[in-house]
Amino acid sequence: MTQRVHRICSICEAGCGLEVELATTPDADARVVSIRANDADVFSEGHVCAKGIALKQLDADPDRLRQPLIRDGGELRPASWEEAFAFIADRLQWVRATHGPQAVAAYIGNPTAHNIGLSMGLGAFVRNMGSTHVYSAGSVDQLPKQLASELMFGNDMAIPVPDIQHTDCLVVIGANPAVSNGSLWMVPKIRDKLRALHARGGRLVVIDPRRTETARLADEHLFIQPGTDVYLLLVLIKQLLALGREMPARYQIRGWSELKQTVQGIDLAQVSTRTGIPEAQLQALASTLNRATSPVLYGRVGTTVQKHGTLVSFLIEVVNLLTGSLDRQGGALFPEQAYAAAQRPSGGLQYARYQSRVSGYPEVLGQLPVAALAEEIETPGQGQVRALVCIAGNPVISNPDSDRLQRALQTLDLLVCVDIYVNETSGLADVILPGTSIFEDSHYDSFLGSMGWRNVARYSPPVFAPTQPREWDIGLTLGFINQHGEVPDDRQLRAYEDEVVAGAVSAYCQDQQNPLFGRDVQEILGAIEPEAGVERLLDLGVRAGKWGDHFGRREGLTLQTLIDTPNGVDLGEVRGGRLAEVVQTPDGCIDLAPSVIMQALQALADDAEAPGLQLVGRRSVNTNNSWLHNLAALNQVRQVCVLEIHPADAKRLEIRDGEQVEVRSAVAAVSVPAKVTEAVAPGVVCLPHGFSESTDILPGQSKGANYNRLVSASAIDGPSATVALNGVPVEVMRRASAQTTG
Ligand SMILES: Nc1nc2c(c(=O)[nH]1)N[C@H]1C(S)=C(S)[C@@H](COP(=O)(O)OP(=O)(O)OC[C@H]3O[C@@H](n4cnc5c(=O)[nH]c(N)nc54)[C@H](O)[C@@H]3O)O[C@H]1N2
Ligand SMILES: Nc1nc2c(c(=O)[nH]1)N[C@H]1C(S)=C(S)[C@@H](COP(=O)(O)OP(=O)(O)OC[C@H]3O[C@@H](n4cnc5c(=O)[nH]c(N)nc54)[C@H](O)[C@@H]3O)O[C@H]1N2
Ligand code: SF4
Ligand SMILES: [Mo]
Repeated sequence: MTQRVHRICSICEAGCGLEVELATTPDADARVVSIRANDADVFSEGHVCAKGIALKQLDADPDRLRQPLIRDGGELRPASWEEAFAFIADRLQWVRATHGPQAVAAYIGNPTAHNIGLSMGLGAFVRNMGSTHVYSAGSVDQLPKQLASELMFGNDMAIPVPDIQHTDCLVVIGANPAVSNGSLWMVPKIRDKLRALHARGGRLVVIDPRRTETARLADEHLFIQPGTDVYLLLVLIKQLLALGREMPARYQIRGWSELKQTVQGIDLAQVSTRTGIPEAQLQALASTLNRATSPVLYGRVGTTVQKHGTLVSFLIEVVNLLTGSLDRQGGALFPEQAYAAAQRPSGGLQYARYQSRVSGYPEVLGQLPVAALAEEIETPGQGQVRALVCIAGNPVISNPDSDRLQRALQTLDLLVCVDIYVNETSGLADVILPGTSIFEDSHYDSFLGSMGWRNVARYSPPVFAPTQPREWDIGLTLGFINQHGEVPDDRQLRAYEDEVVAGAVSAYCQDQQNPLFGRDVQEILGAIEPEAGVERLLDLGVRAGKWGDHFGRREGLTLQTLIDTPNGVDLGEVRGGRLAEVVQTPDGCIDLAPSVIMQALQALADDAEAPGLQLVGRRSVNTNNSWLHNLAALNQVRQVCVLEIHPADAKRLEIRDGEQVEVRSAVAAVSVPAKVTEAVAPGVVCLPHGFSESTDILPGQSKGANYNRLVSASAIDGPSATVALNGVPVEVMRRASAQTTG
């Protein structure tokens, strides 16, 4: 006997609706019989990938932690939740008493963005931590893009996505959605959507140092040298101006003449040599954009995690403005979601309000960059990090200068990891607190939901009753411990939860832009009362949102509507004409000349060309950053952790296909098999990230060179201090010659 339920996959941004077949006999090892796509899902329309199907293995994986672990005599051993929390309370209290609250740090990893219990529960802990040491995977990912939006629109979450259904020219820069399924853009079935673009006579252009899976679907692929997109964009702006384009009058902007003057003053004579793109192709691209009805530029990891990340992200939207495509059908649109967060009271830019202690890196959106993490742990003095809570992350693999970071983490007085596995980072922890199985908690895309290819509202309740604390409760417990120095009992925890929820309701009632502004906090609290846990906040956000019932003020969505609609509520196509809502600058104008951007443009004069070979990254369908590598369903494929190198470079270096090579950077060397291929540009080598050389972490884990051992934490994008993980100068040599030379 089986039963079928619908569930959203929370692994990546495609957000696929799954149909999960369940065994009705309560056999813990075979709870899930099979997983397939939910064809009726209003958003993903039947999309699924191998990782979604492998969630069956993830749920049943005996290596997935189901109990806390505590370090005892050098080894991690199973412990009860009470013991684990008591251990944390003791140490945390000691660290705070001895070194002050600023000695406590948090690192927020990527799965947090896909998990409401984790993001809202641990959000409460982080907000009340009393320390500025907040780090996240964002500063090795999207922070430059969010900073560009904060500077330009006064709103870091104003992140436009291509109107894939209506554009006639999509330019993808430094992204590979055919594999990643989109990023800061929820776009399942991207291949079908790109084929449809082609079929209606539209054009796909890909700009990437690698002929990616997306580039193979393109009408045109331009190989670009890493880190040079800024010059390409400046040329496009100049060319569009030369073709007679001007900023459309309908945009409320400021600073355009200043920006235009600065751009016109930059000498771009060498751009073709520098980018590796012939002059004629650069000009042709500008003409294509000029001719198209609704051209749209979209950039991701290759444009953010590089040395000019903030500037590139900013200039991409300048081009989208100049072509009139921003906020217009077919162009770059701002999607909407059902859940509304309460807006922060406007208090100026969330940028550079404070600096990191050692290197003076600026705060970005309430965070410090991971570039500073190792040095903030290593460097003695007031404010030195002594305790770190790592939330669903694996910085030893995913952050720069891994060897140094690993050593630094080992010197902490307390490392707590909230993780479902022992990984390269949690393996160093004093305590690991495991989250539930993905199927034992609910799902709603509260963060990424406003970046969908279509507006929808979807919620999945837990498939199984949780067999351990939900992450919402773990977060609240850590928050209580940090604030009160002791472990809460059940009554105290629920009272603390009520406090957190009441705080959230007050924020909505004080947000002048929210329909709940001025409403009675107790009335709203009473209305969400029937829900429990994080669901109360979700019900609140949905009912306060654009399509919500505004708590009895009109017909509209509630969490219950979403529960009753497991295929999702379709809210229609993403639409244009939203700038008035989206732009949050004090005067309502789009700022085209923020001083940070103007300075970054001036600084281009000193931008030296990188010598030698440059390393860039890639992703493959069967991997997800540093995890899932141990699941048999995903790692039984051809070897993916290989270094791609162009035949001309391979010939010069006498490297044969398949041969083991050594890759050396300023900070480390790794050994990896070479793959000689024309898929990468000459001068560029490409290695996936997320792999580890460790042999004793998880049984069955596929091994490979850890890319980030090669990355120096000091190579950063100036404005955001995000590390340039792409465009790392390296030397590559045959393993045999590497051994003789050193
Ligand atoms: N060289 C290079 N490095 C990169 C990148 C790159 O392109 N090149 N990409 C960067 C990007 S974009 C990102 S987002 C970061 C990711 O960096 P991180 O977020 O630090 O690392 P992940 O590999 O995503 O690790 C996620 C961890 O969360 C755990 N986990 C998964 N689901 C859950 C859950 O529901 N609850 C809990 N508690 N734990 C869970 C997993 O076991 C895993 O250990 O890596 C960055 N690093
Ligand atoms: N299968 C799978 N899917 C994933 C993930 C995964 O690990 N596996 N990770 C998820 C996460 S956390 C994220 S953030 C997204 C990322 O999603 P994407 O950004 O679409 O993914 P990447 O494959 O990192 O694409 C980056 C591209 O930038 C190129 N590039 C590198 N340097 C430069 C440069 O200087 N200029 C230009 N123009 N291009 C450059 C690289 O060659 C690469 O093709 O994917 C998500 N989806
Ligand atoms: S593409 Fe794969 S991993 Fe991403 S949401 Fe869909 S099924 Fe999950
Ligand atoms: Mo990411």
